Amino acid sequence: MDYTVLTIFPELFDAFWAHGIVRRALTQGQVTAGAINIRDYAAGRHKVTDDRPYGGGAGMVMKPEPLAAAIDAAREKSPEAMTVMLTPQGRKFDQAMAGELSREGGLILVCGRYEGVDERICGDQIDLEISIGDYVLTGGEVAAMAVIDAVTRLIPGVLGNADSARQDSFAQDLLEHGHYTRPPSFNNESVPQVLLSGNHSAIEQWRREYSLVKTFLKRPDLLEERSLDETELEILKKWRNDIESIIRSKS
Ligand code: 4HQ
Repeated sequence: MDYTVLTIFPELFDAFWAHGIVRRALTQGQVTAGAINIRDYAAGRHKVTDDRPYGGGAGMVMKPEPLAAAIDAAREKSPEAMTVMLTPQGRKFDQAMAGELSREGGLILVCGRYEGVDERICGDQIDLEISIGDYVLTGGEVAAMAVIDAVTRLIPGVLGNADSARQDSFAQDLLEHGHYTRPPSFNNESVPQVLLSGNHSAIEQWRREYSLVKTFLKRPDLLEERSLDETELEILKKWRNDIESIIRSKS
């Protein structure tokens, strides 16, 4: 995977490339990455990348020529790459899209600033518009980092076996079960006994139940979208029966 970020603040990415899973992927050679300064493609002595909006109003607009030139340069350097614009009007980013993007040869990530980018950029130069959520950022850089982070950990070989095994097979599209480490008691709360039992099938069952019920309580929308297997249905029925028996005993 080859990432090329187009931004007027390339230094924002220095620390990003230098830490964690992204750094590991770069070091291991599964990923190459760089940030290109859009300003380097602006004309004139002052290298201006913004201008006042036609029709008036507050704020500035990112000029089309420097951005188009920067995209052309990135395309030349990374001809296989898909060109992505980070924008609130884009398709909502999720884990499935992260998976699709992880199979691309490269991503050119265009980060707008100011009130936005001249509308004439969005058409032919951009293959895909992505939004990381319905809120307004100051620029696309933080969104690009979110996309790169989520995509990179899905590239084969990037996570060590120890890390990738962490996502239990049953936990697809569910919240993760609770995690505990030492000490055995913290703030007057102990680690669930089953996790200290050494009984691996009991632990697996507990995690499965925790994951499913936590999802029901905190993110029921995720269950609406997902099918449930026989075991999962049994877990929810057990909870239903327990709740019903409490209700019966009180009424
Ligand atoms: N932006 N998801 C860049 C966003 C955004 C989002 C606002 C993108 C400002 C110039 N990007 N413009 N949400 O809020 O991706």
